[in-house]
Amino acid sequence: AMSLDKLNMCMDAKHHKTEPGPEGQLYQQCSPWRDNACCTANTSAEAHDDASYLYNFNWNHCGSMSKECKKHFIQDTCFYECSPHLGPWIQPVDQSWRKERILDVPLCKEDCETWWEDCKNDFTCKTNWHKGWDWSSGINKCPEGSKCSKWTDVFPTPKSMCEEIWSNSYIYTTYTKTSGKCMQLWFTGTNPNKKVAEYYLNNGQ
Ligand code: FOL
Repeated sequence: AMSLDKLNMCMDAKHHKTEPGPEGQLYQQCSPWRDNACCTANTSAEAHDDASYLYNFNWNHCGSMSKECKKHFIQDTCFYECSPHLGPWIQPVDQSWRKERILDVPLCKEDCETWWEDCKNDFTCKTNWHKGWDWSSGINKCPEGSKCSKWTDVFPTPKSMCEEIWSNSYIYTTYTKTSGKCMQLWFTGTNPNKKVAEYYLNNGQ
């Protein structure tokens, strides 16, 4: 059925369920979404694997990504695949691999900053990780003409990383986790993001 409930819906994308619901057994870092999720148990497990079947995405495109950094990409994958409260930011998109995307989700300051801090000794060759890779081997490699640079040279600030890496899926905010005005990648217990989605639905952007 067409979703009219912007506070409880799944985007029409590659691996999302058509409707959110309980999953019971979501894997490790995705487990906070178990009571109500847009991801299946299988997707939640794949979210933890390198070059998983989800997108064949290679985190280690400039040498091994550190485990401290990778845990944030796993959490981002859980958030992206599992969140049922992204309705206010779901937009139609004309892409081969999805019909809808998220745009300008207001991310809590701490989540963006700890992500960048934990990655700042890593390396990458691209600011936008959605486009322009060399896929000839089946997984993404740095395209010809690009070079691996220090994370902080590619992303000078947490804001630049959070906003650019997934084509503006996120906007950086100075709101903290307790504000009720930003979305949290990391939480335990009841999903705090439902109230945030409600706030933005009632107050516009
Ligand atoms: N996390 C968040 N927060 N937002 C997202 O949109 C998101 N998307 C992915 C993973 N985590 C996310 C999916 N990542 C390609 C690359 C990355 C990817 C999905 C697909 C890819 O195939 N890129 C091709 C272009 C494909 C096309 O646009 O048609 C390339 O040129 O590299």
